[in-house]
Amino acid sequence: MSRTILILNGPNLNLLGTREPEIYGAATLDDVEAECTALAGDLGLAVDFRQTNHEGDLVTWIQKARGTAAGIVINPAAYTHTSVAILDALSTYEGPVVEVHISNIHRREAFRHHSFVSSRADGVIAGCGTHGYLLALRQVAHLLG
Ligand code: DHK
Repeated sequence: MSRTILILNGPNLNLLGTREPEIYGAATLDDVEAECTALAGDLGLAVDFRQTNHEGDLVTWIQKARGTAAGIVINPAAYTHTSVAILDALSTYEGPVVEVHISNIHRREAFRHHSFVSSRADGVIAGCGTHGYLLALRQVAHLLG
């Protein structure tokens, strides 16, 4: 059984560190990947960390995770609020899924309050900054036992 956790990041998260730092913080996506890789090592896991600005990439990567990845951590970014395709792809995936939002989407504009992904996610973390990725990774490890 694979011990690799797929960590997926949606649009504009490549700009982390420079993009609205008052909302998303100062850490870059490379910083987040390094922290996740280090924690995964401590947990006896590996990570496959990816970012894309394209919805279809996320759908394809989730499909390919079936039978290969032990769990998924996903920050779908803006696709959180729009993508039935990502929800449908996650619904075909058999392992644990934890959804992450860096910001507290419930304290922001009304259009960010609904997540299509949450109806499939086993857990949701929002408003914990980029530390939320580490919390999500720990939760996936916990769910894997
Ligand atoms: C990131 C985005 O890019 C937004 O579109 C979401 C999410 C919130 C985050 O908090 O990580 O609304």
